[in-house]
Amino acid sequence: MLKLLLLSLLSATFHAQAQIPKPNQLQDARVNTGGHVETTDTGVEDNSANSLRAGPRGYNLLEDTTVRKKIFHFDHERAPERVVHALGHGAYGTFESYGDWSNLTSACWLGAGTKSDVFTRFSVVVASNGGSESGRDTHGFATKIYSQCGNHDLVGNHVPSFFINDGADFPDLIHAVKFEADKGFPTGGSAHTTAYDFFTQHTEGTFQLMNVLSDLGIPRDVRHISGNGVHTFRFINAAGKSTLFKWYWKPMLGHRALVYDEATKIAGKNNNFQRVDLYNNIAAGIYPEWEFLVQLFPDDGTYMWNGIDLVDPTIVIPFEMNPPMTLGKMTLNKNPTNFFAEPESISFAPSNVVKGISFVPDPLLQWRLMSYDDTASHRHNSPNGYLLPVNKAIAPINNNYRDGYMQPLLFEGASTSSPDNVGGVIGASLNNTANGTLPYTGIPPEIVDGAIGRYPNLHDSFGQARTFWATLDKYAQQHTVDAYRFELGHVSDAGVQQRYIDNILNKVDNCLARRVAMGIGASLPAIDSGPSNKTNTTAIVPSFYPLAPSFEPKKSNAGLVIGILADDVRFSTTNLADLLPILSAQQVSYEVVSTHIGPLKTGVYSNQSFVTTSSVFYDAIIVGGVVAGTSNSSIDATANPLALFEVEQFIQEAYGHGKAIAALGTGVATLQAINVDVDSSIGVYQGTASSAVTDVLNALSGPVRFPQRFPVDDPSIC
Ligand code: HDD
Repeated sequence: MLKLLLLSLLSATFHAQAQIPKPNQLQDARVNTGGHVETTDTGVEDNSANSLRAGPRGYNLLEDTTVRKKIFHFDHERAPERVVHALGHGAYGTFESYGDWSNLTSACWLGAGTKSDVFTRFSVVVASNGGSESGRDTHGFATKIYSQCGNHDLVGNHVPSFFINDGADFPDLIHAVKFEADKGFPTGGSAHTTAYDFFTQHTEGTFQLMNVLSDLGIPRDVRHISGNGVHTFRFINAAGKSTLFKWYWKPMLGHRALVYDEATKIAGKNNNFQRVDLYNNIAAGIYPEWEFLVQLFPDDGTYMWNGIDLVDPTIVIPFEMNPPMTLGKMTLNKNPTNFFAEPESISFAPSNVVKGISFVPDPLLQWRLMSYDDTASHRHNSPNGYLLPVNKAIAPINNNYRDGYMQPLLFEGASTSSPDNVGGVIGASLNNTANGTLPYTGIPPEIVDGAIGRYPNLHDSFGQARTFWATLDKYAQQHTVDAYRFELGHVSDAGVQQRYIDNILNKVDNCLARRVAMGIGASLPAIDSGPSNKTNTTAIVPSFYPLAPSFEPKKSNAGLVIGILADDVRFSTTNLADLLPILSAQQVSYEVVSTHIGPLKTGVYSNQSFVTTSSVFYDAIIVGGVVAGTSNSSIDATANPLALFEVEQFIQEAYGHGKAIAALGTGVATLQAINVDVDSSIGVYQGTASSAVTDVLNALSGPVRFPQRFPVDDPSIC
């Protein structure tokens, strides 16, 4: 009886442990020092603001242990940054399963109506901490699902393929794209010789690189990117049936890209633009959401689907060929409390999967399965990193992992091995399927049979890149050509430049190769010496390529920001009052930009000046009756017109970046004064405050900006 009672008590504790919601668990770790008397880390009250000294102008005393501890702690404050994806940020949220997917997987977070807490960390691969989030790069998209059956990490990137298909090459890839070993520059970008030398050797990455050099490589922010698992994974249901899948996070807000000139300016003016955007939107209650999509493939033991290799992560399967299913939705709704303890200390690993999800023999994935825990132990200087608050599972943790640096747990009892008879942990049941046929792992038996060897992974490196190129419209193609020119233009070794053009680009598309070569002064491959798609029709447009204008015909504008240019007299409080309900109905915010911050003579409050902001921080602008220059006869002598140069620069930059512009009242004259033709220019609107802002918002929810304003190469190059 007593035994029964004990057992039921034990299982109640187990159950109670399993039910701890992540926010409550985190709450236990929180400390608020505000208003408390200062203590040392041994809990002794003191005041460390002034050193202990031999007299008011005398030497410091060695026995000042309080200040010594403070400085000692400070000296050790830095943990090493991640070897890649160092620059990142993130937020908490929830994942909700749309239904019962037990036919596919026993993963508990995909159970009927199951809600789990999550943390997602966004990152860029190349830049170090302190670098810019807006530079061209692959973005990381890593989500930890704190599920009832343990942590599941979905560690993906924002584009669907990868540069290499064997983990053995990963250290070389990263060495090549990070700064050059002898020089220490450039930091935070791949526009240099070693990177392109690598890309010339590793033709399998041609498609991935083209993704990054297209507008996909410079997303506006992380709310508008996809997540892609890249590899194929394995679902296993309770009956032990395996189904292969690839996963995607699809942004409910749609995709949005910058133009390159804008990206570089944002990188310089606010290198944290992306984390600021996420933080501010979450703080304002505008929560970004992503749907969780999977493409399914029968597991027939070949790891092939329709002739496509499922274990080569440089290859994608277009959604048209295999339309994805939508399994659930993630919402990010809570900012971290402490940057170091949460986005910085979180550690992800693709090997962290719950029962019901497993792996395939993809040689890139296989190395990832060991690398992440290894690097996390290095970063935390301990294998105990999974016990940090942000990493800790909400499911019970009971094992024989013991000791090590910074072990925070106090294990009771003598047992440290299993199986044992002295009260230790009990291994999980060997059979966890209905018919009891599976071994410990829950993975269906797979007979592995092959000759040991170091095998190269060979495939057609250029076909997918060629298809991708053909799906871009002429403006998106021009941006991509310019990106190749920028990158190769910064390659100092002419041999590397020419090899990339001849051996890679000319095998993708002759016209692309010639255009890039022409732009950087390299030798043009002979006309038609490579395949070429001169007609540039949109063939297959894989649905996760957001560049085709037909994709996402209507996007949400939530969280975008409009800049309103105003001078001291011409943009009235009535104008502002007319705009506001229209903006707020779409969760769009605004900033009034003028010569100075503070109230204008109209009573409108200016939040920004030309010194504190720039057109690159606005998705569209409204020229609110500003009149530039003094030559315009409509100028009110009492007004304080903005300097012609500042207004001109602001508007022309926005125009050049393809943004929608609206002019109210005398704003039309302003645009005309700087040669923007309000009547004939595409994407330039005039009218009342409410009609103009409506036009601007409609333009913003359209597919892309107004690329017609960008120059395009003379087609005679090909
Ligand atoms: Fe990786 C971090 C994504 C290949 C080794 N990787 C890291 C992060 C993401 C990815 C999102 C940042 C996680 C965070 O925010 O903390 N990595 C990918 C994807 C890959 C990929 C989608 C290919 C499909 N990675 C890859 C390979 C290896 C690594 C082949 C090693 C063999 N990745 C690492 C790492 C990092 C990392 C060195 C650095 C920090 C960390 O793991 O925790 O271990």
